[in-house]
Amino acid sequence: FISAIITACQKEQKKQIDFPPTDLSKENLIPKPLKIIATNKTFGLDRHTAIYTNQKDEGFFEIGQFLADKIKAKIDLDVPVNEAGTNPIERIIYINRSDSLELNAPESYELYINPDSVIINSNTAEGAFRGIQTLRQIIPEQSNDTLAEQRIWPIPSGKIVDNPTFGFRGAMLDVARHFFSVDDVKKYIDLLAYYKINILHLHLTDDQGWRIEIKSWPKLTEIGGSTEVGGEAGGFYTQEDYKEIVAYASKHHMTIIPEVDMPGHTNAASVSYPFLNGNGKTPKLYEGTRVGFSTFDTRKDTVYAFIDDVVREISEITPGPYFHIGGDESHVTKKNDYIHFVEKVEKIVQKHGKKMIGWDEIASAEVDSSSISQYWSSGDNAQKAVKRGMKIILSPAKRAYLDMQYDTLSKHGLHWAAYIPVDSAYVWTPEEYEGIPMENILGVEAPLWSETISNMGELEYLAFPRVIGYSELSWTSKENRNWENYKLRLANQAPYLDRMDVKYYASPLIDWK
Ligand code: TNX
Repeated sequence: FISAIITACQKEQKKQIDFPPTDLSKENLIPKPLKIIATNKTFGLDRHTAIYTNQKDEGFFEIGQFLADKIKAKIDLDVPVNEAGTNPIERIIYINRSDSLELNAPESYELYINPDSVIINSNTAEGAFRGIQTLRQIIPEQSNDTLAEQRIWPIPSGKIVDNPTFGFRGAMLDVARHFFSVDDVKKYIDLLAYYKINILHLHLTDDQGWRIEIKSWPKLTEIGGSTEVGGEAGGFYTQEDYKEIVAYASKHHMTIIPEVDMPGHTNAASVSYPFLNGNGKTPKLYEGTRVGFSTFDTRKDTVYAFIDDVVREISEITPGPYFHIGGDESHVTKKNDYIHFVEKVEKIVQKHGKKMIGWDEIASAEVDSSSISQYWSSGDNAQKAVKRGMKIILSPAKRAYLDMQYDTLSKHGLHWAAYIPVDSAYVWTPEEYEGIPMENILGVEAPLWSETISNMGELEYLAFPRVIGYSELSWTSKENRNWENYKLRLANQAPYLDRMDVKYYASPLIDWK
């Protein structure tokens, strides 16, 4: 009886908290969700909150734990997952599997925020994971300490119904020109996942370095991995390192796409095993930034046996469906040799159970409609890909290259395609790009080439804030995108970026908070 009275008193107290009216639709969410309906009340996150997840589903439990970890990191609050914890529980965050959503697509989710419960419904763990990112973004950095005895973080109430425009929302990192450590890649994954990016493409090989261990061809990393642009020491991922990256990505519901660039961009491989070389010269380690001088010998069976081993070993430790063969800028490969090469390598990739992706030049070969073309520079190549019925990843250099300078004052980066300030990175329409039919567009990817960057701070300077805009371009419908509104939401990413110690470029176009 007494405990019932105490509970009633606590309920009474709860009711007495006098939250000011809220507006969920004004929250600084990126990417902006499809539908937001504000109900102007408040869920008070505090030490009487617990997370409960779909018990039978491992994937959902992990997401609950992920959310608890992120809440702890952001506001230092311990929220128990699927257990009572030490404080009496008054409010619950539920993460549920549900097959009766308004929108039933692989990543769709619904988020209901009520005064005493938050409910995240999705049909898939992936969708629930995306929903968690939305919730993370609306948990205030600061508690309101005047409302109640305990610290309380007020979350505006309402309903969000969300689903991405594109299922493929990517970033690429060139670890070949300059090597980046496993920890660097993990930090990049953390940041990308917060903005619902679900693809990380790793450019693992180039003229200046081979960065992935191939057990049957050890000199690739022993010799080919020993240098990088500028003459520093280079480096490479052991297969264990790569698996660690893949596992970390998969915990963030992100797919890793490995790229082995060929037949051009192969100097590091040819230095390691000179029989591969097809440009008639003796290959030497290369630390400069020129492109287009190297090629495999496309008419030797032993070259294809080598490629078979490489594709097999990498595919075995890559759970995602894709293998990227590069195929760009093979300026010293004869046209017929190039075509012959791409067609043969496509068969190898398919034999190892993967879908081939290549830079836009691959569409000049008779490739299969199941292969994917990555548009970087040529509208003609994109039209060829459309004729072949291929899907296209949009990475037009003049819009989506993260290594392009912001302006003439930029500390790092190149400008051969364009200067890309934060607004021009955002203000374009992938849904209607150069007449490519929407049904051919797989999604958007923002590549970061690393000729001019060699550490995490420099990476962050070029990637942030622009990559946040690409997340919105590939998730949010075009009706919901608007530069003036985006600018305000972007300005409010500063506390998160600062907390994550991201050395972003503080573009003067944005009124940073
Ligand atoms: C072109 S884009 C390249 C890369 C360079 C990049 C520098 C593409 C498919 N090839 O090899 O790193 O420009 O911006």
